Amino acid sequence: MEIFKNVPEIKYEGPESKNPLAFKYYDAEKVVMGKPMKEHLPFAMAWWHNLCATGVDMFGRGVADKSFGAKEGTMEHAKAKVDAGFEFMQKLGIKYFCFHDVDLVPEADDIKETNRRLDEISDYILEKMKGTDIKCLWGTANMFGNPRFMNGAGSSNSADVFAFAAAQVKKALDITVKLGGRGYVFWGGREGYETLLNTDVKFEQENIARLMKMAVEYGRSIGFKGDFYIEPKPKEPMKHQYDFDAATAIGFLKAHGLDKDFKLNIEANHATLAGHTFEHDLRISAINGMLGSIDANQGDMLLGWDTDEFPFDVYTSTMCMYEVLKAGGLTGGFNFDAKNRRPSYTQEDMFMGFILGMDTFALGLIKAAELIEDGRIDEFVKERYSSYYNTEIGKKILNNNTNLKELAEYADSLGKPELPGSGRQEMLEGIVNSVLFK
Ligand code: XUL
Ligand code: CO
Repeated sequence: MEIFKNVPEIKYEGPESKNPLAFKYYDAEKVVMGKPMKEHLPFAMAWWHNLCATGVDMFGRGVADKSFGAKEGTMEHAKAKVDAGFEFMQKLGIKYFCFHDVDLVPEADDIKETNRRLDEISDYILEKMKGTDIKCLWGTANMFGNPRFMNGAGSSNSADVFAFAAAQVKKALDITVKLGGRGYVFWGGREGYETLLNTDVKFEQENIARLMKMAVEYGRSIGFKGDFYIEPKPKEPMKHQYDFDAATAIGFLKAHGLDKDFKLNIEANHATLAGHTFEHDLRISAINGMLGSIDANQGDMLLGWDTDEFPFDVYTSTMCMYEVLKAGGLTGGFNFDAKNRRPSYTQEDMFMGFILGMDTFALGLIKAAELIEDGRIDEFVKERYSSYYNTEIGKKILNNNTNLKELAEYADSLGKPELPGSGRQEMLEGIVNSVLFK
């Protein structure tokens, strides 16, 4: 039974098209830098925003109908969401989905019953996957919504809550492996604290690492070959989050010996909440060999929280794709962890959100490839550091072949040194504009 009756299969019609239900830039087969767009851009649908969220906020009830013809809170509804999700992905040509355990089924009081429901729904999803090329990008456990996680999951002060978290991770890993997931995510929703007056930070961080180690051990034992990811976020819900940003998460992973099994899932709106650009956190991940996957969305400069908007800003998607291309692509994909604005509550809006996001990233890909092919930025950066390659003293520094004493003597011999060359930021920004708007 067709659920989105007013929406046809979404096709590429080109930038001149005025059809709101068509792609203007995302042309799946178009080859960019030797690969079709669909391979550069493994897009994913987030179960939670797209199939569950109705626009509830602190001030008002839901506005969007996500019942898909079934009574909410039932297994019929859980299955209707699967039907809706697969029709949605097929109409858009999206090949991946991401889920939390409790996005898939209504959570029961008893975890044994929740797990039974998860078995039932994952059988149903598996059946649906047959005959399509849709796959799971990553799974995760929601360890922040249930009241028991008020003080965190791995970081909880309660050993029983820690055990519940472990049970949920185990089951979510089972389901992820069953659905062939490429990755498994830890977003530390409530892994942080409000006040040091009641918190042992060292204890909590060590316990989070313990939970992650157990996840790696168990995951590998059931044949999970993919990457584990930390998804950094600086605040919301907790004031101090332990996975503040890419650099903090990398330090944590290295300190606890988790860096071989974990990479990062970088979310645009989380990076900007941390006071960074999206591309900053991508670069920090990439240079540490940990750029795994991306939660594609954007925030609002004028608002200080995680607005999870569909990506619209082409400057940012270009700089993102510049990082991704330079890093040689992602082992994960681009999950639209994004939701329609509350007044965009119709089924057509659900599609238009994804069309906007997919077109924004397609444009970003095209423009990033042009920037790389143009070569002026790369050349400038290379030249900027050339004194290390072109001078004797520079080579000595790079080869670890000098010391403070020798460098001090060298500095003495220089008198007043020349200033470093101009950074030429304005010129470089002009190059970006000339490539974007040619
Ligand atoms: C919350 C967020 C999560 C994770 C998965 O800000 O981004 O939805 O992506 O738990
Ligand atoms: Co996210």
